[in-house]
Amino acid sequence: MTSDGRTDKDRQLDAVRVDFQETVLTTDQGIRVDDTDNSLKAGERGPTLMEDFQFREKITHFDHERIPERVVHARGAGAHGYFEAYDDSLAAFTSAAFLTTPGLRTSVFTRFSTVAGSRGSADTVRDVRGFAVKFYTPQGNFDLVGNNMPVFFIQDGIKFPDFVHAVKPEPQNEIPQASSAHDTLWDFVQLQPETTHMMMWLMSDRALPRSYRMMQGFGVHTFRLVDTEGRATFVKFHWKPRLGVHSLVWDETQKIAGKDPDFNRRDLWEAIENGDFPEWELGVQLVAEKDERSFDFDLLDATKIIPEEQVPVRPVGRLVLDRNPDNFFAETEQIAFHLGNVVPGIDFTNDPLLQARLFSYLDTQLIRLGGPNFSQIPINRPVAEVRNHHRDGYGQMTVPRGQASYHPNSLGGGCPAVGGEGAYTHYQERVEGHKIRKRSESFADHYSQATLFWNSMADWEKEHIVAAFRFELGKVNHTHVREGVIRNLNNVDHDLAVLVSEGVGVEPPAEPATPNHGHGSPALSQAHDPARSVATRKIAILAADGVDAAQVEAVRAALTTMGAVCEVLAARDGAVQGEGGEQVAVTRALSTTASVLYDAVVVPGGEASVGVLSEDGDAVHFVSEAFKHGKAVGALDAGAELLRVARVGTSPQPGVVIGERGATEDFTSAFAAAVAAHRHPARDTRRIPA
Ligand code: HDE
Repeated sequence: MTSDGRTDKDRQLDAVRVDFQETVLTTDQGIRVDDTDNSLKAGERGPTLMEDFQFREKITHFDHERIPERVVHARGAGAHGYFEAYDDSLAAFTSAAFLTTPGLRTSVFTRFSTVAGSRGSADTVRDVRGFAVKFYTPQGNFDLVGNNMPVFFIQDGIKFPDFVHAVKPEPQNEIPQASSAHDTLWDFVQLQPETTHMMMWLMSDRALPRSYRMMQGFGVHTFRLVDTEGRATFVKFHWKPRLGVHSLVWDETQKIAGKDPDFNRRDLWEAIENGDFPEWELGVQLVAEKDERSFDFDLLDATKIIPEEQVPVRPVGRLVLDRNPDNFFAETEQIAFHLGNVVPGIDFTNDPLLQARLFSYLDTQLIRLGGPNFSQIPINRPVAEVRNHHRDGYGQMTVPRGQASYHPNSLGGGCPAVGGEGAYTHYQERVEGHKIRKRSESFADHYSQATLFWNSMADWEKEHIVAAFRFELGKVNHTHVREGVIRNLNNVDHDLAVLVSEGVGVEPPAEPATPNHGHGSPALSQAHDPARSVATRKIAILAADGVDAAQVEAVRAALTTMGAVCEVLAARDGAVQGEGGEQVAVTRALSTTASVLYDAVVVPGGEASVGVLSEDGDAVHFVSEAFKHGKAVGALDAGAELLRVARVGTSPQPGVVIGERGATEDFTSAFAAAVAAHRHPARDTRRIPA
């Protein structure tokens, strides 16, 4: 970070940023263009001439605009920011400067993504989310390419193509898009019990994040930190969002996928534009080398977590995203993450999933970005100096000078020189063994941690998991596949297997295949997440002519001061007239939006307004649906009538706040608390159609 508050990367990008104000149109050769609307023809109605270089250049460039989308994680959104270590406490474990130098702001670019869908697919599908961070450190680029779930589907990377083929749209008809609810995925799952733990996460609300800003990130694998003496410590990386971990509900996600397929992308963009910079805390779980074998699972097995109660997560720094990209393609699309990008002080382990990734990420960029010089693309360039003997290739962007492009050399003064202080040296792990194609016995337990996850869930989280399994298996046409999944689940928890089987027409198992061990890990439940805030929450205020304008203003002012984003919705855009003739500006027409795009709804008083809203299907549905999805619903005096019409009722219910005329202040603080709680799953909403 430089003295003007800009990151090193931001300044570096200045050299390639292009502005267009007050410029003239030219060809790629810099020749000014007099007409870009008409091709050069032989006569007004004649054929286009081959010599029309402007036409040829324009069309040729257009024809080549697309590059292959990522084979997985194609759909994403990114932002710039910085990382800052809290203190130097990790210096005892690692020589990585960005982790141990307090006050050093390291530039980052972060890309969030879904996994299965194509580049144009919806954001809110049931899926894992990628959470990839490129740190442009003074020692070179470090990429932490993680997910929002701490485990993975498979243990060995050689299974990745099988898994991805199974989860992607089926090959014969490319259906379904961005969905795991189909035969091939579940066929793979039932035959591959190592997927079970991850499938529990995927069927949980973790797969439906309310916002990228409200999800955790995990490095998943066990890595190593290495100190200046070459001593290593095992490490797992965690990102914890400042706003807490919050999810949407399934019905809501499906509707958002149609109403606003860019929901998560837009949310990230708007938060940054509004100055509500998303923030995460980086934490590490550290395990001494000598304790490698002291767990009842293998640290090298990426289908396992280290429970936080067993090894606490130690906070080490914060990530802030404070700048949107200038250009989606140039930055978010062209950024190339690679697990193998590590800096001195960070090293790998023998996790066979990790090892496979070390090959794949570099390889995939060669086809996606068209050759070996992709690291020279501005978004990928380190801020650290790059000097080596790599030469030529498509798209070479530098002009290497001098005679010597080899090592050792005397003609170039022996430069660039190797070694010296700060050079990367690999951790000297002692390794010996036979060359074998075999899974370690220590990877054999596929169920204990799936059970741990299930046991740790609140009742409503369990209900959501059961409903998710029923939905997904309900879309599976082959009965034997459904049965296979139930067999797996019966190793996790008998009740779970029975509940799911009852929903999908499969004979419930008579008794448990494996008894439930009864252990839990409270940190796994979203119900225990302490971060609760109204900040950045989107709140709808429903209004029509005759609304109590003073109430609208009071509620809006109070909630906005707390950091919420309030919008007034009415049947039509423009303004509605308040009870006393005041003009109340309308943010959006109801017909252009929906309750699923908000966190909460308020119905202010004003009898005429409430009368109109009660007759308006869009408004009534808005309130019912928000209630059905567990959101805070508020009404002030006459506004309560709309709650009655919407079948919410006015008897006390969690998260439903009704205020009296003149008691707006009490109302807003109670309502804000209801919004901050995120959702109120304890309601009985079965009767509510939505
Ligand atoms: Fe990836 N993964 N992956 N993955 N992955 C890619 O790289 C791969 C895995 C993750 O925003 C690809 O540039 C293999 C685990 C993220 O650009 C590809 C295996 C985790 C992103 C690839 C895994 C991830 C990717 C596709 C099993 C969480 C998006 C395009 C051995 C820890 C990064 C690309 C971005 C992307 C391969 C498993 C996270 C093909 C072979 C485990 C966040 O290289």
